[in-house]
Amino acid sequence: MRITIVTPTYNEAENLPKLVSALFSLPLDLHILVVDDNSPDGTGQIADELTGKFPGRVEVLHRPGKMGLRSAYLNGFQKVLDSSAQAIVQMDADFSHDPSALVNMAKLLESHDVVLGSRYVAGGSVDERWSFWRKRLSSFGNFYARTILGLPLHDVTTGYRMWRRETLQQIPFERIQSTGYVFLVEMAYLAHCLEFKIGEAPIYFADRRMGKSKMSIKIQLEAAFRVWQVRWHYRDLKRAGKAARL
Ligand SMILES: Nc1nc2c(ncn2[C@@H]2O[C@H](COP(=O)(O)OP(=O)(O)OP(=O)(O)O)[C@@H](O)[C@H]2O)c(=O)[nH]1
Ligand SMILES: [Mg+2]
Repeated sequence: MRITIVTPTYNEAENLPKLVSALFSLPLDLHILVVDDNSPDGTGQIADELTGKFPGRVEVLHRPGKMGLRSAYLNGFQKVLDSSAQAIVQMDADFSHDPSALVNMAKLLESHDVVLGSRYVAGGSVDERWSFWRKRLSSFGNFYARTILGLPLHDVTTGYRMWRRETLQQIPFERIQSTGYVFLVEMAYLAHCLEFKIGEAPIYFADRRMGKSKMSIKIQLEAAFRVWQVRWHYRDLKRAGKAARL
C-alpha cells in the first residue's frame, strides 16, 4: 500500500529532517508531502534539500505565508489525490506523533475507511509532563465534542490520522469551515455522518520535541463554541448518511 504523509510545517527546521529519517526507516511504502508556509526559520529550504536527498519520495508545497492548518491540509490533500497514493496520513511535524505508530494504523486501515491515532483508547496516553490542567482540558474537550456531536469515538481532536484514498475522495471538502482544532473535529464528524467505518489505534502523544507550544485556554473556549456550529452546519448530511458521499 502506497502511503503519503501530509505534514504541515511552520517553524519545524529542527524537527523535519529527523522526522523524515524516522519515517523512511519504517517498513512501509511511504512518501512525504511537506506543506510549508514560508516558515521564518527556513523549514522550506530544508524541505527542498530533503527532496534532493530522497528524490521522488519527498515533495514540498510552498505557500507564501502562514495560512493555517485547514488550508494546509486541504491544499495538501488535493495534491496527494492527484498522485497514486492509496492511503493519506495527517501528521504533525513536531514529533508529537510517533512515526512508528503508522505500522499499526496501516494494519487497522485494512478493515476500516479511516484510522485515528487515539490518545484515549486502551494503550493510548499523553505526555506525562503535561500539567494536570492540560490533561483535564484535553480529555474534557474530547468528551464535550463527542457528546455534542454524538461521535462514537474516543479521540476526536487527534491530528494523527490515516485515510483510505477512497474515503477522502468522498468527503465534501468545500463545506469545511473551521480552522485549528475544530477543523479536525469537523473532519471526524463528516466521516461519521457519511457512515464511514472509523478505527482508533492507540498512540502515545508526546509534547513537541523542539520549539514552543501555542496551546491556550482562549483557543479551547473558542473551539467549544464552534463545535455547536459544526453540528448545525451538517444537519442535512447527518440525515442523508451514506447517500451524501461524493
Ligand atoms: N503549513 C502550516 N503548518 C502549520 C501552521 N500552524 C501549525 N502548523 C504545523 O502543524 C502541526 C501542528 O501544529 P502545532 O504547532 O504542533 O500545534 P499543537 O500540537 O496543537 O501545539 P504545540 O503544543 O505548539 O505543539 C505542526 O507540524 C506545525 O508546524 C500553519 O499555519 N501552516
Ligand atoms: Mg504540536
